Amino acid sequence: MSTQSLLKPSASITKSQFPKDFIWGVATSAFQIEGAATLDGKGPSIWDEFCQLPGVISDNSNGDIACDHYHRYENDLDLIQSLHVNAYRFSISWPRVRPTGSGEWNEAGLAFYDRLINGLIQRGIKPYLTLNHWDLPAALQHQGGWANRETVYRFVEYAQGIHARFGDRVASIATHNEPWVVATLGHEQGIFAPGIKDRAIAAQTSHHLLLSHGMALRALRAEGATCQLGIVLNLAPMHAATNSLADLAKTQLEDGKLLRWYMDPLFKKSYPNDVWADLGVDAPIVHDGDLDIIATPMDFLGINYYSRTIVSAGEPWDAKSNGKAVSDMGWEIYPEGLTELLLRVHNDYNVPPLFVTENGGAFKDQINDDGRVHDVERTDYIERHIAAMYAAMQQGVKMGGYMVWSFLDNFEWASGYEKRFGIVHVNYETQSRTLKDSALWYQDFLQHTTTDGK
Ligand code: IFM
Repeated sequence: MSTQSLLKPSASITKSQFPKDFIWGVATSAFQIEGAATLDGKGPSIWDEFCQLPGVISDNSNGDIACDHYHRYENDLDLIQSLHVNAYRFSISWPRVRPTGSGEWNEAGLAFYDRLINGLIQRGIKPYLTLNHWDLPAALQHQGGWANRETVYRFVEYAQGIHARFGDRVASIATHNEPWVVATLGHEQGIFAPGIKDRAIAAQTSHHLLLSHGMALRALRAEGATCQLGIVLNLAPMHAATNSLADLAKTQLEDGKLLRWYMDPLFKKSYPNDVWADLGVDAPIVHDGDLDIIATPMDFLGINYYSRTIVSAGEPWDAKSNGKAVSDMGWEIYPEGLTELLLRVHNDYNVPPLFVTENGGAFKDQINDDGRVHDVERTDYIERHIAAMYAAMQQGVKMGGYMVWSFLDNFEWASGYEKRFGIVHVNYETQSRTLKDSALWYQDFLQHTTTDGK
């Protein structure tokens, strides 16, 4: 049986419908794939420390080895190239390049990213770099972490050091990945590193993340940055479970906490009044001038989209028990939410070109007797979301690119290695990689520029 006959019979969306310079990529992050947690001078991150706490990672795993990408990057870059993407989104491990977050830089760590970035360029793939995909140097956490305004200044130094070294070779630098996750899951709910449960600390953290973004952008622009600068947010449409006043009110507030708390300061120089009032004494300390800095214009806005959220003022609304199709994370599969979200961001804010910087699904995969992974659901998920993005473009949304999360199966934070998001399967015993059918579909989609596949 040929490769093609095992794939979905026909794609309803084709690459030829998109602009010629559209960016198509795959994405990863340092902590989730690199491993080499203590090698070549790398310092510990808050995630290295968090993983040591009992019971916080569902399979008691950690990032010590992960996908061993630190040693296998050449092979991984060949695989990325084989997909026919023109971009790869990855993050730098801050403690690998500056082990304590201040003071000495680690040349061996920087040299790894030299090899990675040069390897991408040699293969004709544009590097899309993220500075902070959550792995803050543990030494900075010991001094208060993101709740301490000093960390903002350390981040700006980090951004400057990375830009000085790699800025002329990367297509783009994103400051932060998903600041909502860092603030809310890491500092309010405590289910992610650094495991703090304090709403005031979470609110201050979110402000400092935004401030450090704006300050870093100004610093890099002052240094003449030529690459595209921006930030990546996790956003979702919020829908009320019912039309009750309680559900509607809660939906409005949750929308404020997830979307407007980040989008308003970035694009309107203000925090939303309803969320500020809800925070009461937990609202962050904001210095004069901070909001001007945060709203420094960007070249792009990255949006990570996985699902919508249905909000109930009563028991949390569960997609699966309400009969919805869900991924292995229990997240509803809802591609039309991506169209809705992109249109909303486009209509409500004066945004630069948008990128879908993450989109994909965890599903239970297995390698079949034929040596293949027939991940029909993931393929379907990706295809439908690309079509949903295209629908937004047809209605006037300016999109710059789309990136699948994730290139590889990897360490899925508090879920350890139990959830597989990759379009490439990783056998964690042998570290062998297998392109899943979704990767073959994406490869096929990217290779063929005409609707008849020729
Ligand atoms: O794995 C994460 C990624 O690190 C950030 N965005 C969501 C993904 C899936 O949970």
